[in-house]
Amino acid sequence: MTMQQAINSTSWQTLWLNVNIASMNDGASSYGIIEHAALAIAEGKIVWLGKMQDLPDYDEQQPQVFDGKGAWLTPGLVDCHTHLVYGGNRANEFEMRLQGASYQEIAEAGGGIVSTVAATRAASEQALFDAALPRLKCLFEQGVTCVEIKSGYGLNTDTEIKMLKVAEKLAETLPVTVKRTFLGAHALPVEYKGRADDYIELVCQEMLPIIAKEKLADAVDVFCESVGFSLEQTQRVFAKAKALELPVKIHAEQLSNLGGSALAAKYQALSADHIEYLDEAGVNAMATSGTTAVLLPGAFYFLREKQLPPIELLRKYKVPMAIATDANPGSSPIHSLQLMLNMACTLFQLTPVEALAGVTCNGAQALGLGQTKGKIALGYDADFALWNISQPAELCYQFGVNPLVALIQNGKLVINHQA
Ligand code: DI6
Ligand code: FE
Repeated sequence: MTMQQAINSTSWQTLWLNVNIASMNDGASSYGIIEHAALAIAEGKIVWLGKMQDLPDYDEQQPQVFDGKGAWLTPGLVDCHTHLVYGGNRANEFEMRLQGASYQEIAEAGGGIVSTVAATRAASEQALFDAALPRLKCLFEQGVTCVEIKSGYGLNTDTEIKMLKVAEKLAETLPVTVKRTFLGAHALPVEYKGRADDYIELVCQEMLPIIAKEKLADAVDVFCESVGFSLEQTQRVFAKAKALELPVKIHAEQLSNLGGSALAAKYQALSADHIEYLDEAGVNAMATSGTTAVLLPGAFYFLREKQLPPIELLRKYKVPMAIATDANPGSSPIHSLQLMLNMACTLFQLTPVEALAGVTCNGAQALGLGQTKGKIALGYDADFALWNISQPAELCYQFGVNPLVALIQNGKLVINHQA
């Protein structure tokens, strides 16, 4: 044992022995496997990892020791795109769609997002919190340690702020890191019908300055689509966000190709999300700006879309691909990132290693957390999940039996199903 190791190991607070690690340290190119491994934690960070046989001596009185019993350790899952906070639900609209109405037709008839807006405005902060907590718990119990939550069902200043406060309260209630995104430009509220530019003015001149000043959000998103906002309106929001030093993201190319992703790339967007209709020029723009592609197989599935995202082009241009639930009442009422792992493979034909990268390192990157989360690596946050599986692909292969054995967030054991 070297002196350096001896000094380091005295600071260890927690030690996991007998684990197989899928570190996801090389992005989507490999699982970054370390078999028969151990991992040490101090102050919420990973301070040692390697083979059991290389474990330095440590003071057995010092760290709390856990035996992984040969289970697999992956980074804690990151769900980088959700709309978890909302009032009501849209089962009625689901029924209408199955009787022949399209998502766009329902939106144009005043249903869709706008109906969730009415329910969200009417709900108290407590009621929104009570409705959102079980949704977040569901993600958490399936291995999620970091989640993004968007506003966007308020569409007025007070309700947008109310949603972001609920997201903050959720973060204080469950041991999950929550990143908040302001999506004021999600849909046109009814009181602004025919006056979309005026609504964008409200977003830019009233909402965004308050959001920035009171630090209510970590990023700004726009739904750039025929049923959302135009390219020009999106640009106005991005320009204001940039002036306020807030990073941007975009819902783009979900139902048609407006060029939103390329615009977002010009603003160094963290991510462009959905992107089924994205073309090569858009992929190229994202590659240049380092923008992550967030694929949302739940919305694709639930809306029975036919247009697949341009996976081959994203691979060719080496655009990192993240996978998220898009959990929301209209297009993806699904609160399982494990199911998204399966759907990313079955519907989008991602390989299991790409899918796992999508909910770990690339998910973290889509939130600007690529240097601290989503990998099991030295100095990274000690957020990880322990799974009762015999190989990493099993996480994508089967669905329904939850293989989570334990969850560690910020170095602490927050779920323990170990015998
Ligand atoms: N795209 C989506 O898939 C969700 N928002 C968006 O901009 C749908 C939101 C909803 O239908 O309530
Ligand atoms: Fe969304």
